[in-house]
Amino acid sequence: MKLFTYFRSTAAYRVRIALNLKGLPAELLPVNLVEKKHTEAAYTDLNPQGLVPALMLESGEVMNQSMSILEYLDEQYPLPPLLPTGPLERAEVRSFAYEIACDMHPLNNLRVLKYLENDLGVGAQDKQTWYEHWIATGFTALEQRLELRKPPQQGSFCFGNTATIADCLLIPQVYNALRFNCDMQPYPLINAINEHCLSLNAFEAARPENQADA
Ligand SMILES: N[C@@H](CCC(=O)N[C@@H](CS)C(=O)NCC(=O)O)C(=O)O
Repeated sequence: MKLFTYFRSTAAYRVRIALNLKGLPAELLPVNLVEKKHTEAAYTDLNPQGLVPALMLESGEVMNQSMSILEYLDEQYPLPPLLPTGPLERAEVRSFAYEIACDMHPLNNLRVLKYLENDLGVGAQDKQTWYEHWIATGFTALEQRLELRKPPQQGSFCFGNTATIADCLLIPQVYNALRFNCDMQPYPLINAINEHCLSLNAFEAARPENQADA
């Protein structure tokens, strides 16, 4: 498999973590977002949406959207599982992940921040305020969700003591928040999960700092 990635892309970071957790080898092909390589035909011919990541299978088929890729990997390579077995538990893990994927990340994505700045004339300080607002809104709700967990969901990961899709989403989002100097003090449970995950090889190897294109 080949993963079209960018070291700082949080969506690509999610997939790198999942590949590592499952021990799946993939060739990492950097797509430089700063140099706008994601807008060039060489990439959009493969992924018309022009966002990273995209995963090219051995068959040559290309899939995009990190959540879809994570679920594909979990279905195709079931061990170790990234979702629990019960329908309710699976829905809970997915909804935690979607809070990040659907309601946090898109508001603070590169193209949104650029549009605010370049097209709508939003100044640097207001852009930062926007960014921090959506991080705080999302993380406050997730921290509360973590506080409300009951056994066996309490543990060193988002859900118990096994890494799930929720952790694949949370750790890159924390990275992004720290990169934008957001105050993480109000989220002790999120910070503890982040610290635990980053102590593990699968997460460590996926970190932006550890990518060849960094
Ligand atoms: N929902 C998509 C989001 C993909 C996405 O927004 N990727 C960002 C990097 S994290 C990107 O390619 N940004 C380029 C841009 O904003 O111009 C997914 O989960 O794969």
